Amino acid sequence: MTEGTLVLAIQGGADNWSPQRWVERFNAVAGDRKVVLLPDPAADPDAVHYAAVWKPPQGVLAAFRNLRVIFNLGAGVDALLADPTLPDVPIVRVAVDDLTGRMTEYVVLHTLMHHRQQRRLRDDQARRLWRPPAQWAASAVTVGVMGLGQLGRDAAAVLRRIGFAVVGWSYSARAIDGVECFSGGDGLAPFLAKTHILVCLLPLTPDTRHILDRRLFERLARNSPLGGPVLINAGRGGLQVEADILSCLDDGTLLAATLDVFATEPLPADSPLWSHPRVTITPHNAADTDPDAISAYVAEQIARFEAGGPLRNVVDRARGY
Ligand code: NDP
Ligand code: OXD
Repeated sequence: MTEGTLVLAIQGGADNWSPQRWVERFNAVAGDRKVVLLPDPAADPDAVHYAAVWKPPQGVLAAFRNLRVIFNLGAGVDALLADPTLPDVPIVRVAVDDLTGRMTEYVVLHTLMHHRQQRRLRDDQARRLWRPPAQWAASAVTVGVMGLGQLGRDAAAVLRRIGFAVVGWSYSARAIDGVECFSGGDGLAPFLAKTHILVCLLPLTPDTRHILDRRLFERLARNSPLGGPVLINAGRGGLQVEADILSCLDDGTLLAATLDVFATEPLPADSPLWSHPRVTITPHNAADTDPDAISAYVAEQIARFEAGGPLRNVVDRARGY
């Protein structure tokens, strides 16, 4: 038996987050290492070397004094870092092509939906109206991508290839072929002033909480061929001020919004976002985590780590992502 138990702590339900499915996948890649799904009163806490988690209950990891690495089973670590008792060991987050490709699909789908006026065409179909609207070229639209990390960089590159003008914003200065890049506090205003469709792929940190507010929406470019600025947020709900999104939609500061993430999830049934005619809602499934891809990624990282190699995609706790 390989030394060092791998524990799984997964808050999930059906489909991709079914804890049982994760146990099967990890058993398939762990060789003869013991894999334990928490809570398990029979598990020996001192034998635990690795934890693979998604939104574990606060305090649960503090019991493992021989823990070496925490693997977060998603890209965003905001929920994990909110645990004040989190052991001081490296946290590895997900950064794999499978997840990146799924997010790029989502960003491209919703950017094109707004650009090609798909909601209006659906409404016309429902009323049996043949009314081809004037359609502008992709090159007339500037998509601004907030967050040029693993996900933002790929989305920006694919949007560029489709023909959109693309600008990007990040914490530190970045360079991406064909994408005009801005960074830091000083770069935000010029970035927004060029942006017609704002795609938010930022992590939720103390610096980014509520960044998507009225003040920011008012600084977006007003000369969009779409008729007004559009917001697409697939980062985290805590990035946005939902009351500001609604009031900005109602007074024309925003033309439309696609939202995958919300302050409270599931989005409460009485949220006015559900029924707003210019809001498209998806249930936090922009980029599903695939247990096959992620369990293989974790197993490969453990093998490299135990052979003395570096862990990849380690979270910077001070910066919160
Ligand atoms: P990365 O850590 O690779 O990238 C984060 C990017 O945000 C970096 O470019 C970083 O700048 C930038 N950033 C962070 N803080 C600031 C700041 N204060 N000001 C300006 N830029 C900032 O993350 P990923 O691309 O992998 O993922 C991004 C987020 O997407 C996740 O944290 C998660 O919340 C969300 N997500 C949502 C999913 C969904 O289904 N809806 C699925 C997966 C992820 P720099 O490059 O300088 O470090
Ligand atoms: C993630 C997510 O962070 O699915 O990976 O939201």
